[in-house]
Amino acid sequence: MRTQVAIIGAGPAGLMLGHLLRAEGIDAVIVERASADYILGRIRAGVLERTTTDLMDRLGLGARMHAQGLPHDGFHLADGERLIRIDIGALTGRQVMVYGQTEVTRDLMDAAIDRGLEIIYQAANVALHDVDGNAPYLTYEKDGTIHRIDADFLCGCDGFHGPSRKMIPASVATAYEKVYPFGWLGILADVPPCNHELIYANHDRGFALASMRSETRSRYYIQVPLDERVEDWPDDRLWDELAIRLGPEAASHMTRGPALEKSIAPLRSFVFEPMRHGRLMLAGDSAHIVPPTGAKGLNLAMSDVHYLSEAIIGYFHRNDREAIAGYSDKALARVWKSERFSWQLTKLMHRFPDGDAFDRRMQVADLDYIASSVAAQTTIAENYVGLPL
Ligand code: FAS
Ligand code: PHB
Repeated sequence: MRTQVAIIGAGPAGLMLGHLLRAEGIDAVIVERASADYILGRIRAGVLERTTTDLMDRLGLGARMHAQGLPHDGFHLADGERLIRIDIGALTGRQVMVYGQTEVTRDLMDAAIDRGLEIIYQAANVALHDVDGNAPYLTYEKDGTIHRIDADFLCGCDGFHGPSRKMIPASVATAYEKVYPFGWLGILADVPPCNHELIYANHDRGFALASMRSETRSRYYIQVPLDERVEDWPDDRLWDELAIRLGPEAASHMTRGPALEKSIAPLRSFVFEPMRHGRLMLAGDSAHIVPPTGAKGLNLAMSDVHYLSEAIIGYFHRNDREAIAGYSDKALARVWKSERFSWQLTKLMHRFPDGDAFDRRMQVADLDYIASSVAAQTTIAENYVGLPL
């Protein structure tokens, strides 16, 4: 098979990139190792920046998102009894959309056939070849046969554990990483949210987050030590802990119910430079990871593929080679700003095992300042809704 752009990975980055290219008449094929059902079974992000919802609208794929998503004008930072509302609507004139990554992925998958975006699922042993040359290709196994796809460009949208990043020689690459000494235990349940807006809580016992997927489906998280196992947390124990950490007001409105999904995600900050080598470009989690505190992971993947699709479209439609050459620097400029925000909010709202009394006073002073300063709240708000592209 031959195509113009071969994409590895049918997560949000790969799917959005494929659609953006197809919308401009550029041939693209996605090769994905898992099944569609497996991908849709992964419970991940919940908050969309305007940059992400604008891309869905630009593709004409935002109808279900606007019908079922929840536009939010604010969120809360809780510290013991204190509740600080960050009024993102008033401070930035923008909202965020609460609409799960699962639903975004579903909308993009469902539109693929009609838009001529071929997705090859359950492709095993995907391998990238000749990314340094002018004739890159990939191979994969399916139904007992080895297949080859020749392309002008290969786009690695294969997440943190995919093969694409490894194709960039260590001699030209730099990786930056911070692994946090805790993870997030998440629960998804068909119960109404305890609050109409998100609550990020810093408690003596650790961080907690009250989020949602709809007015009848809630998503909660608590910070747990890295050696915790999901089986250590039966539903009742988790609901009890959430009630303590979110505080009496939120707890009084909390509805308990059986977990539809319960899992522990590790937290890390990670950036891999460059995001392009030869005719291989990286986008999304294949190039960077943020702690989910700032709700940036999915949204960064979307801004990457916005820049990448613009560069590829320029190449094919205007023979513009500069945009391809400039993609990595352009994407990384926004990546690092999101890394900064996610790292700062993680430091502010979590209790670190090695944290001392001074560290705690710094958190209290930070929250005192945020509570009293419109400038401080504006800084948080403009990062949370998403910095301009
Ligand atoms: P993805 O990892 O979503 O997709 C990569 C795709 O590539 C997958 O479908 C995978 O199967 C495929 N792939 C991998 N190796 C392959 C191979 N060898 N061959 C072919 N295909 C291959 N972000 C938030 O904003 N908020 C959150 O609360 C949040 N929670 C998260 C929880 C977890 C457990 C994880 C892992 C991430 C979470 N994230 C969250 C971040 C997450 O939403 C990512 O940012 C988002 O999925 C990035 O999308 P992609 O870059 O497309 O990567
Ligand atoms: C979620 O709803 O899954 C969610 C929301 C906001 C975050 C992280 C996760 O910062």
